[in-house]
Amino acid sequence: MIWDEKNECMSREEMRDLQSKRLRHTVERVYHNVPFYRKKMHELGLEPGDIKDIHDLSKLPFTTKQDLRDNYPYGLSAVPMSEVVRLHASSGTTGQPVVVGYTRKDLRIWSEVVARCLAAYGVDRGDFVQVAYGYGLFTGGMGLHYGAEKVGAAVIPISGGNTKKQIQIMRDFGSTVLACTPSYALYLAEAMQEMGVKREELKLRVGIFGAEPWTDNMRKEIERSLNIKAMDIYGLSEIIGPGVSYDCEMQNGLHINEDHFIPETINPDTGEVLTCGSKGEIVFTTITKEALPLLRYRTRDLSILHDEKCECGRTLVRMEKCLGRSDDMLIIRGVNVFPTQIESVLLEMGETKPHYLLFVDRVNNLDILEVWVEVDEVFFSDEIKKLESITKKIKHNIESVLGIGVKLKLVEPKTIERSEGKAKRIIDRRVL
Ligand code: DLL
Repeated sequence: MIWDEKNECMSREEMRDLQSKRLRHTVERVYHNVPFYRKKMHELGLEPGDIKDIHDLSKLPFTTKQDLRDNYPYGLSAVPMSEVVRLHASSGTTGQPVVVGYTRKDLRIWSEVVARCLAAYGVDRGDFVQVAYGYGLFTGGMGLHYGAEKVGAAVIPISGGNTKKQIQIMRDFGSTVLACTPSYALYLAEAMQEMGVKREELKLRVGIFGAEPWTDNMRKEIERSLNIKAMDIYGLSEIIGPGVSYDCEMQNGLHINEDHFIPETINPDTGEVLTCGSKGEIVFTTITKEALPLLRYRTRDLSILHDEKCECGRTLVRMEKCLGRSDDMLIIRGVNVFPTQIESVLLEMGETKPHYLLFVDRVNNLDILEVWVEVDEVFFSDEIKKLESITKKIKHNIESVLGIGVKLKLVEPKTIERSEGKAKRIIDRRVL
């Protein structure tokens, strides 16, 4: 179902006109209301009048997470704080959190873009949406919550964690939709099995998964183990939260809500703008945000944009599933390694579960990557010889995908800590 046909299916020319108009307005506003942007534009010799349409976008300065941190907490706000009605924050793994304010209009737009996602997943009145993303400063819980209310579904605001209760409620309340991280979905599937809850006792139909990278193989694994359709939702706090882009029924890239967030891909090293179809870092410019408008925000997420029309009827540009961040990427002996590459190998094999942990060490100036992988229960009880052959096979498959040697350790089922939110896959112990 298409929630907002006018905005999701307009022609590319109409979209460019709308984006140009909104961009001009945004640039005016930040120039006058945000000293940080005025200064940056002055440094580049830019006046708001220099930005006439979308083709001038690349003249504008980038914004980075560091800029947000340097202006902690409210330095980049484009409205007086009395206009702000909600605050969220993204903690990240290191450093100062980033604080994101929303005006009433920002909240309305946020629920509108999430409603578009939900409609695309087939969620409607009569659905019961179990929101198992964390509520709080993290944007996942409340973002999905208001979008689900908007489409008229019944929200079950259970938040993350409390796994047994999640399953009980899912069964007793008849949840038809589950929203959580893909790693938590897998954990729930495992816990269900342990509790002896049969899939037939549940009414679950659709999963709304995001907030961390997950491969197509992971999608298949979740779809198989929970017997649902697994849909991808992407977003980041700085831009609005979940709802920046979403899968449609074609599952052929995530449609970006471009009438609110203009995407670009850039070469992360040089900042050069890339054409559609080339892999690079995704950059967003918000063009309707009131409280925290951002020009050319560097997400660190790597993906590829596609502008061909989608068979679903939407004309919104699509981004490929985001399989890694430039700051998640490990460089091991000069080779780029993404945790999702390992996830994909493990899921193709069958003897293992996609529960893994990567340890990176530096021994005698040489990087060592050790991969811990959980074996399936069925195989773990097997004889040593069989385990040895599985170890060899996994090691070989991982090495041929990564192109570097790894140390592989099989661990007993359930030894790797399960995550209720974003999974932590890397332990980098290198002292540089
Ligand atoms: O994770 C917002 C969100 C909540 C999205 C619930 C989807 C569902 P942050 O905590 O600011 O916001 O983290 C944003 O998470 O830059 C990506 O690296 C990653 N990410 C989010 N969604 C996806 C996805 C929320 N579908 C960061 N696929 C982003 C891959 C994702 N990575």
